[in-house]
Amino acid sequence: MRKKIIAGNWKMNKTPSETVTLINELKPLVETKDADVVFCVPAISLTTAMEAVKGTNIQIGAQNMYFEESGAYTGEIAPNMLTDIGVKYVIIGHSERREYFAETDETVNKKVLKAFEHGITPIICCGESLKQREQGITIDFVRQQIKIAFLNVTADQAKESVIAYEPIWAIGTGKVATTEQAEEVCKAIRECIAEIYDAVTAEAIRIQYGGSVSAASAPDLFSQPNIDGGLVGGASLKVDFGKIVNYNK
Ligand code: G2H
Repeated sequence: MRKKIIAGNWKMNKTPSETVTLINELKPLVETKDADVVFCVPAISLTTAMEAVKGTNIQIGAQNMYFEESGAYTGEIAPNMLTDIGVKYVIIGHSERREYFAETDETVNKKVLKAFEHGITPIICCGESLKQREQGITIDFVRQQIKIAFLNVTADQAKESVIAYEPIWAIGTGKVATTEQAEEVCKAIRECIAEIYDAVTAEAIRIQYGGSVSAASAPDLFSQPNIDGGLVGGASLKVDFGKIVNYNK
């Protein structure tokens, strides 16, 4: 039985002081033993967020990380900067990073490998555009993203990974994928992992759905056999996130 993982992707929202206020507001609402709860906050707020969640089960995640150890990479964040303050998760290859910051399947793969080298769990994002869905190539496209992201990743590492399936057309648009659409692709992703590794690895890996998840859509989505939680953007900045985390209560 896979434990659900529900992560908030705060994107470029909230200053460090606003982060503390929001965490204090959300803390009592997201307490659960049934799911791992992660707040992925902007890099500048990671340290403050770590302090703010002390004594709770909430984990803090970063939204990006570079694939080199250190050096002349102005503006980037090294993996040991994250581990030094206790960050356990990092989102890799979000479609916004692919679109605006030139991330590719290859850089995603390098970052995934580097995260594992440092014991950080990557939340690996994939998902098709509206055009690709209309062309009927969603599953082929997502399978390719997964195959490249997992190049040279061991089965043991893959078991610990989290994949976030986020159809680009459903991101921040209020247009959530239907439960059937989300389950179909998450199932295909699990089958792809079984082909790359084996059935045991595929059973262990956690696959989230992301894209306009709300308190209303979460219960149905998260009850699907191949959906192990969500990567939540807009709704993670509101008290609604408490309802999403407690979707089954
Ligand atoms: C998709 C998601 C979080 P939202 O980007 O990763 O954001 O829930 O606002 O669509």
